[in-house]
Amino acid sequence: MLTNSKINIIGLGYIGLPTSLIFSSKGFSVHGSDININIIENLNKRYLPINEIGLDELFKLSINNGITFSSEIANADFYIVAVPTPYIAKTKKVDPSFIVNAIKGLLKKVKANSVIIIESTVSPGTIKTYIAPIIEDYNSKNNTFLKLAHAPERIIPGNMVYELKTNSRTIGADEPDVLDKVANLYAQITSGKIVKTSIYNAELSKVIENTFRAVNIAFSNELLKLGSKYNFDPYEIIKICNLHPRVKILNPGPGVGGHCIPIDPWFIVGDWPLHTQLTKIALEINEAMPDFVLKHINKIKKLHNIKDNARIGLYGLTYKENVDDIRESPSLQLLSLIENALGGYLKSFDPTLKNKVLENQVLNFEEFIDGIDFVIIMVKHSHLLQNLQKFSNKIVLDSHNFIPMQYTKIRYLLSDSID
Ligand code: SAJ
Repeated sequence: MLTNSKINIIGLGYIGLPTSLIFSSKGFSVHGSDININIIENLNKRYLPINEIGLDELFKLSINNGITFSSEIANADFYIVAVPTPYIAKTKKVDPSFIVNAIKGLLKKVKANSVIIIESTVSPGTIKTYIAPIIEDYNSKNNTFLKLAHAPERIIPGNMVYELKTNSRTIGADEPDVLDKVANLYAQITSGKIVKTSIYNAELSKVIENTFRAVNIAFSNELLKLGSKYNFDPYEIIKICNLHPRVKILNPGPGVGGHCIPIDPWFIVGDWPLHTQLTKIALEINEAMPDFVLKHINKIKKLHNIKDNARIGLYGLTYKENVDDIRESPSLQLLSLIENALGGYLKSFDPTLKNKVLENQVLNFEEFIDGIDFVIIMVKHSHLLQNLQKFSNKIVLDSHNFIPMQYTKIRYLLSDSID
């Protein structure tokens, strides 16, 4: 029986932790490892560091099913590696050091003939170049038969548990028996289709998925800027176009954040710079959006003669709505532009953040909103919907076209002219 298999997840972050809980909840014997002792201590105190619908239930179920957490590697049939893969700032190529270190760490204790599955997103060829040689070397020195596979994660923050259970999964392995084994493993946790392919194809398709999204968002951001320049309503145009059965333009906004969409597409630009012009320009369009927001802020300040920065507030610090994750957040990028341009931080507030990440951050919404005249909406948290009345005497720059005009004193959109 497959559920008799033991699984050791290495890296208990946004992907590794939900993944360990879903396997444990399905009856597998699961051990979660992380080099960060704080994470382990918290989990062992039964504190769940990630806030996702349905995750608490999975955690309780997993504890009942005997899940364990420590900084050690366990004896397992499958090792699933879910550690960060940033890019190298200068070259934009993937930085494989976290995975390489995780693999080297697990090889100190690995079970002889187990399968090592990489879930972290990597640029095409990374596993062959950086990981496979380490495994081959280990196998030849220790007379073992460790195998490698790639099962790139696909879950979206904000809806992780549902997507873990239902998303289609790409499984990459270069030997048929390993491919079948890992495909069968993932078939135990998702009702979605399991697609079997090579390691290289799995690596490439994952990066392309995020590139497609980045390019699509850049297109909508370009439409937004065109609308602002040539005086048409891009939101209306996108709405109309999306009624076409084969058109799905994403939403324009103040920038693209998170650990994936603004980063993974750079891997292919870093590796193949001469042939990825569209992707490069798309990433640059998205990266320039906080500056576009700043231009609107400056225009509105002038129009309303707002001199006191302390009366301006920024709503939303996370990289997108209803998550408490600030990685690569457009708001933080905007605030650092503002610091350079205006010489000081604005007040800020985010309903999902219970602790301060910035000095001028206000933790109480009433205090925040009462202390400002002009508010910049950077994230469309659903908290806004419960507090619409509070904006009726505010000048609002709504970067998502989210708050209906009648709830504001005066509302500006990024599609307004800045000339
Ligand atoms: N955004 C827009 N307009 C949109 C949609 C998103 O500006 O229409 C912005 C968001 O506000 C956010 C950023 O893009 O700042 C990224 O958000 P997202 O919801 O598109 O994606 P992530 O980063 O939360 O998760 C993505 C997902 N990938 C795809 O949808 C192709 C997820 O499935 C992946 O697991 C994840 O990246 C990852 O780890 O690769």
